[in-house]
Amino acid sequence: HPNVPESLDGWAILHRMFRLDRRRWDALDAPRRDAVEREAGALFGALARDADADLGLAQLLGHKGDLMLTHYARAFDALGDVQAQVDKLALRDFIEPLESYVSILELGLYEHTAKIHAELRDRGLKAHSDAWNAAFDELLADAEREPRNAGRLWARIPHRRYVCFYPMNKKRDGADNWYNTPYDERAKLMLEHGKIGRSFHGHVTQVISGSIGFDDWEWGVDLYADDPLVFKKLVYTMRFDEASSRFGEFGRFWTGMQFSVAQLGVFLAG
Ligand code: 76R
Repeated sequence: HPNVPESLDGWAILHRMFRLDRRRWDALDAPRRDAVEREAGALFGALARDADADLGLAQLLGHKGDLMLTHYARAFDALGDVQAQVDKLALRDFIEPLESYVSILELGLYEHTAKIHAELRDRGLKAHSDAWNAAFDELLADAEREPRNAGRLWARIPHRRYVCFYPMNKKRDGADNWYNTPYDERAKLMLEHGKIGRSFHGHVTQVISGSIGFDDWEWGVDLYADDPLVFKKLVYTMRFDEASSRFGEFGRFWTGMQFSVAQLGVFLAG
């Protein structure tokens, strides 16, 4: 019987939220503004075109920030380089880091882990023996190569106008402790969760990233849509679903509009 569900892991992700000092930016003379903007645009453009990285830019609403950079990197360490590169930009004199979040894109495998266990038992392998572990890794690698999974693990940041990011936990509180809830019950709840999610299929693209061991919450949730109302309806609907109503704990929400690197000047001009 499995207890810990496996996951497939893709992009390393760094979210950074900044405040833009618009009054100081506007006070710069035009040639200097152009130069700063060109330098930032060159780096952002290179990151957005890189096969081993990606960059999302968003104008945030409210006091929790003005600009969100979402960095993807194939290698975890590369996030460090990207962070340093951004910090070396002249633009950094005008944008102040407020928040950040480190995570790795993941596909949860509740059903699939149970299937793998059943298959290995059928093969007569002794649980967690060397033979079991080797076969387990092979079946997991098969799942990772499946085009549907591989495509999602390494999908680029969706080019949808609106983005919403928030971190969340699964509760560990008395009777509502996700981590000592029996596997089958968790699997059933995740199945239900997935069903509700799929009723929004096409209207929203969700990116779930795991941050246990990396950051203050357990998962990061990025939602992308062409209509901001979809976020409100989806998150509200999920609140009634047991996986969220009973076990979900949520951090702060950051909401805004994505823009392309070519639109950086428009964002900065305000
Ligand atoms: O990946 C899949 O599509 C399979 C089903 C699925 C899993 C395993 C799925 C589907 N999710 C999964 C895992 Mn999800 N999801 C959230 C939130 O606000 C809230 O209440 C919760 C935040 C939203 C809005 C959302 C949307 N999901 C997870 C996990 C990992 C849990 C674990 O492993 O214990 C978390 C934390 C999480 C949270 N989810 C979907 C969606 C949507 C829209 C879908 C359907 C996607 C589609 O098929 O179009």
